[in-house]
Amino acid sequence: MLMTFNQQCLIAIGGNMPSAVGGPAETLRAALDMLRREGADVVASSGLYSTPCFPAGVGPDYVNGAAVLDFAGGARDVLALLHRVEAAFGRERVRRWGQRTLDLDLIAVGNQVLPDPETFAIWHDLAPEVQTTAAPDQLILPHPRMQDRAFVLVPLADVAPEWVHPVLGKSVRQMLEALPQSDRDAVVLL
Ligand code: PH2
Ligand code: MG
Ligand code: MG
Repeated sequence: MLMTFNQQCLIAIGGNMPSAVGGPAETLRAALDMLRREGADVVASSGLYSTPCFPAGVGPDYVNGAAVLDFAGGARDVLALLHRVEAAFGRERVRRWGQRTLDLDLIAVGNQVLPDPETFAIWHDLAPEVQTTAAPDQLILPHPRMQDRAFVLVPLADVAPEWVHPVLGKSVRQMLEALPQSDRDAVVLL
């Protein structure tokens, strides 16, 4: 069944290259403005953080943030909107994990597990050495690596600390507390 009622969408935002509007922090703020103009209700937005590039050494530090959107549409409609906004700020999809002016990642839509729990489990359980080479060609929600990444969870804890992962059964706060202290300390509020 198509879900068309409003749902809470968690998004992660980031960038590590200047765009036409300025450095990554200016770009992220302008992207949130565009999301509002395009009909997404930005219910909450996090502080912006400086974060070391993952994987280490691949590029400059990122600026990362997170937001909660209230959006009348399904997960794929939100994703299409995020891609439109990325394109408007000069994002070119050249190389996975390459440098980018703007990256808008859909982290979760309500408590949906997409495309189905079995497929989610495959991507969630992916061996670390395969994670750098294998990329899903369909939307997997929640984002299968969200629980691993301080650059996602620290900003997300500003806006949705009590959101509970529909498969792992842990809140954003609990997932963040499970990360090494050194990962969390490396995410610094601008
Ligand atoms: N995004 C990536 C790859 N690496 N590293 C940090 N610190 N922040 C990101 O948002 C990020 C990354 C792929 O989208
Ligand atoms: Mg990303
Ligand atoms: Mg992305």
